[in-house]
Amino acid sequence: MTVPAPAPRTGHVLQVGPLHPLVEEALDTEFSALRLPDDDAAAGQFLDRHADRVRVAVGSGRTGVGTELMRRLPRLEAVVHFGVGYDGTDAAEAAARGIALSNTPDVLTDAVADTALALYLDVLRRFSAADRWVRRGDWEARGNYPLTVHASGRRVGILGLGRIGRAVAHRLEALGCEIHYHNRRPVPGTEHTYHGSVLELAAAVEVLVVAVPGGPDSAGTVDAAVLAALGPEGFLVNVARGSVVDETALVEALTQGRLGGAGLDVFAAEPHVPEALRELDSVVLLPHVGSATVQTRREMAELTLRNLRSWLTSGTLVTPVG
Ligand code: 8YV
Repeated sequence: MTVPAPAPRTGHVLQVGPLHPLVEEALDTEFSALRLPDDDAAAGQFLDRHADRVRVAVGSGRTGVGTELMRRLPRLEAVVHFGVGYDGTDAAEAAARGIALSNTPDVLTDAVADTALALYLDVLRRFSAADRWVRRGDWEARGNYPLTVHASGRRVGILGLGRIGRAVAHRLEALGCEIHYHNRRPVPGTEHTYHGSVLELAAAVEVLVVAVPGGPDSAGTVDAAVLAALGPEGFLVNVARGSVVDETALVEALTQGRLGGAGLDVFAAEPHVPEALRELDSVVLLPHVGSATVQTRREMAELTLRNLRSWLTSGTLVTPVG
């Protein structure tokens, strides 16, 4: 009787894109993971050689495993994401093939909600623009910075009252804000005011905070009509994904003064930020730093590795998606 040779350990795990150093180190030392080359031609040759050994892919929520790559990995069982969002992965194809997905919820909620609060305060009170005023010597040369609008006690709409949305609402309640929201369905147990559509929500509030997951279901949700409903005195804050907002419509509304301002941590084609936005003091621009604290990123890295180890030892995930 022949005993089947044990499956080779090396090559079961594929790293897709750059990851936190703790994750990269463990992938290398603990799992002898393969790393997909960044260059397309090299990636193609690499996959010709190694694709049929890969059982688990590990990537950031933004890079993920897209349709093409997923099709090249016939034995893929799971995609482990560093990040709460996983819109870089073809979730529909994964579901059809029974491929499991994990993400890193909860550990980044506070950091992202803090970022939303900071953008909210900054875009209404123009603190970053006032900082530039000081640095340029305008305080001495031109006098006091122009008055801005009040941030406390405003009517704020949250698009996506999930974990992050609720944490944003909690922070804004401390500022005496009145919270409205839109989800597919009303959230049980909340006293915040529900609106049945994004358009209705935008018409009812002064500031709209986007906290809904990215991906095909939410793409382009904040369109020209929603921005028009917010109006020239209205503001948009986005800590979710650039894809949720029609960026062309947003740039037009801002440059033509049809929207009061925007605080943005995310963009349609990162790291590209439309040139027209860089010139406006009515916008605050951040380079996707929502979860980027030392503590949060470490917790995300640890949870990513717990998911990976769990899958390889027991075929289950600690924080499966959905
Ligand atoms: C990270 C994020 O920037 O969790 C997410 O969905 O967008 C961020 O926390 C990203 O996932 C990894 O770099």
